[in-house]
Order: sequence, then C-alpha cells, then structure tokens
Amino acid sequence: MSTLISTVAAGFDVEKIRQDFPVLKQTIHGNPLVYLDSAATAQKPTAVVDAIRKFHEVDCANIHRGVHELSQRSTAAYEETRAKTKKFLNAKSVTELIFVRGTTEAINLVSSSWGRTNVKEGDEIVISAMEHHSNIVPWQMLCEEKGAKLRVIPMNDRGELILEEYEKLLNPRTRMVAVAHVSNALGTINPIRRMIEMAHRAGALVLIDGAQAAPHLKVDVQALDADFYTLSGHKICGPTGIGILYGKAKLLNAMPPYQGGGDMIRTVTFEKTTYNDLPYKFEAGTPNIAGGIGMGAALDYLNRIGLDQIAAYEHELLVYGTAQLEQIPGLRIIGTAREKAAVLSFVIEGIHPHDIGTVLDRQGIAVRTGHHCAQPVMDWFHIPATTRASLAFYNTSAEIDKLAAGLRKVKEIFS
Ligand code: 7TS
Repeated sequence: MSTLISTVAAGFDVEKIRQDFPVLKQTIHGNPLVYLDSAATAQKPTAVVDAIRKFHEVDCANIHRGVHELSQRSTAAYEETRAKTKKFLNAKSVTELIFVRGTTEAINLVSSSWGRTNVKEGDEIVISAMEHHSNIVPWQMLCEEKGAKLRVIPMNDRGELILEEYEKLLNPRTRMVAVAHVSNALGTINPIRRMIEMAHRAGALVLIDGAQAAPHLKVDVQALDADFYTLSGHKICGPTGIGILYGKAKLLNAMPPYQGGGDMIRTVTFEKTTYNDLPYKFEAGTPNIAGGIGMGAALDYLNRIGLDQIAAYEHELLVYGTAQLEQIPGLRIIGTAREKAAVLSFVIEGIHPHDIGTVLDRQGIAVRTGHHCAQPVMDWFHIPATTRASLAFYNTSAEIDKLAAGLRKVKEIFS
C-alpha cells in the first residue's frame, strides 16, 4: 500500500523536479519508467543537456589555444566549471582541481604519478574491504610493480569498516590510505574525517573515492583535510567522460606528469620539455570540453536544489524503502550500516539477482544486478551478486511501492 513520505524537507517538490528530467517521462515495456540505478549513472536534467547543446551549436572551439572569439568563449565556459567545482568541494584554489575522465582515471593518475615517485619496496597501501574495483586494481598494480603490500581494512556484518582494525594496520610503512566516502555496493557512509585524521597521525596520505558521495552529501575537502578527493561527473547529473581529481597543491606540484602531450607543457625541445603549472600539468591533450561545460551546468543545478535538501529527502526515501523491502519474506538487505546513503542492495532466497532484474525490467523498473564492480564485497557476504536499487532525489515513494510490488511478483513467478 502506498504511504506518502510524511515530512519531505521543506520546499522540496519532487514532482516539479521530475519535470527537469525528460528521460523519466517514458514507458518501458508498457509501464512508466522507474529508474533505480542512479549509483551507476544519474539522469541528466534539461539544463545539462541544453548546456552541451549550446556549446556545440554556438560556442564550439578548442580551448586554451585560440585568440578568436569562439575559443575564448569555450575556454571561459570550461574553466568556469573548475571554479564551480572549487566552490562545490570547498577547495582552496582552482589549481588543485584536475579535469579527468572520472573517478577511475583520477585514482589511476594518483597511483601512477604519485605512486611512481613515492612508493618503494616494503611500503604499504591501505584500502578497505568495500572498495570499487577502481580503488583496488590501480593500487594492486602499483604494489606489484614496486614490491609494496596492499592491506585491507575489514568490515563487520552490517558493512561498516572496523576502525580498531584500521588503527592496527597503520604503521610507519603506510604511504597511502585509499577509501570510498560512500560504498556503491552497500551504501555505507564511511567516517572519513576520522579515518583521515588517523592516517595523518601515522604519516600516511589519504585518497577519498567520492564517486558515490558527491551526488548526495555536502563535501568540504578542507574540513576533511583530504589529500586527494575524486568525483565522476556522470554521477552528479553531468555527462559521462568527465570528472575531477582534487589534490592538495603541494602534493600535485611535487608529482610528475601523468600523460605527456599538448597543454601540459611550457616549452618543448627535442632535448628537454618543461611542464606547465597546475592544473594544466596533468591535462594533456584536448579534453572533454562539452563534458566539462555540462558538468558545470550539473553543479549549478544541484546547488539550486541544495545538497542538504537532497540528502534529507534521499534519507527519507531510504528509510521508507528499507521498511518496504523488509516486509518481503525471504529478502535480505546487504549493507545495513547505521550511516547509509540511499542504496538498497538485497538478495532474495532461492532467486538469482539476474532473474529478479529481468522480471523487474518487464515492469519498467531499472535496477542493477551483479557484483557492482565490488567482487570482494560479494565474497565477504558469501553471495555471487545482489540486486541493487539506488535512489536519487528525483525518485518517489510511489516508485518504491512499485519496486516492492514488483518484487512480490518476482516471488510469485519463482516460488
Ligand atoms: N568508485 C565508486 C565508489 C563507484 O561507485 C564507481 C562507479 C567508481 C569508483 C568508478 O567511477 P567511474 O565514473 O570512473 O566509472 N560505480 C558504478 C556502479 O556502482 N555501477 O556502475 C558504476
């Protein structure tokens, strides 16, 4: 039975917000689309689509290299996004924000560039048991290359990191702690402020994978004292292929370039190249200009709604959704952390997640099934996969009711 969410954050009008997302207005297999896969990628509001369109129709030119009007316009619009991101993350300076393809490239940049010069045999890198493959594999590659050791913070049955065990892992050999702000598979919000403090006390740096946090929580990299922080544009309602690596200027300045090419140089001769200043030192080649401009529109859009409003509304959806799913016999929620973002991962006894996903799709309900690029999480819970409904501020309680009804149908079919 549909129960409306009682106290939506003041002024939060979800039906009005939904009007901003044309993609939501369609039917799938004859049913209205219920999009519950925002952790994979968030949908794009008209403002973002329009900004990308305007760039291509009106301002299209390469950036940083033309005196002509179009190049100046596109450079200004692209660089404006850097300034907006500075505000969004509360970075000290725009020079600390590097445009990348997304979180995956941001982490690879740090593991390659910083890792190449700062990690040696016998050093240790600490990650956590709930990391996305993007925050495992680059560090594993670095450790293999350097003869360093990858150490893993364990978690408990709720999917919360065990800080006492984390404390024990930290030692003078620890060079880097790389941990997700929010887990994509479990929804856990990690106590990163405390974890950063602990790492710093041990003399280690910290990279925070913010892919799943930035769309849902207010982030302040200075208050957190994060050394590196990553975000993916496509998860904050922007386009794919664009994201940000934040790094403290003194660290980025000391790191060698990641890739060589145009824009990252100051002078080139066949004998020697000198490199450009931050942030351009890490931005070789023509970037995703349209993507950067689209991401700027996404930041404006999120700011207009307000991250606090978004967080409050999504929390209500999470509480409501958890209560609805818990009523389904045989359903077990995977990831029950006390501090949790709006991710509902679950298994149903005797039914494979792919079957659940397929039956839901026939009803127009889009969920993710599989290991969510977090295979070690699945291994830890001794399950091959989960079904994951990940919520965003454009979802409604009525959509959660549809999910619950859809799951009851799944049970009827497979029982
Ligand atoms: N880190 C986390 C915590 C993520 O959730 C993801 C993507 C990444 C890193 C990689 O981000 P990308 O933008 O570079 O791809 N997560 C998911 C997901 O949960 N389903 O599809 C992609």
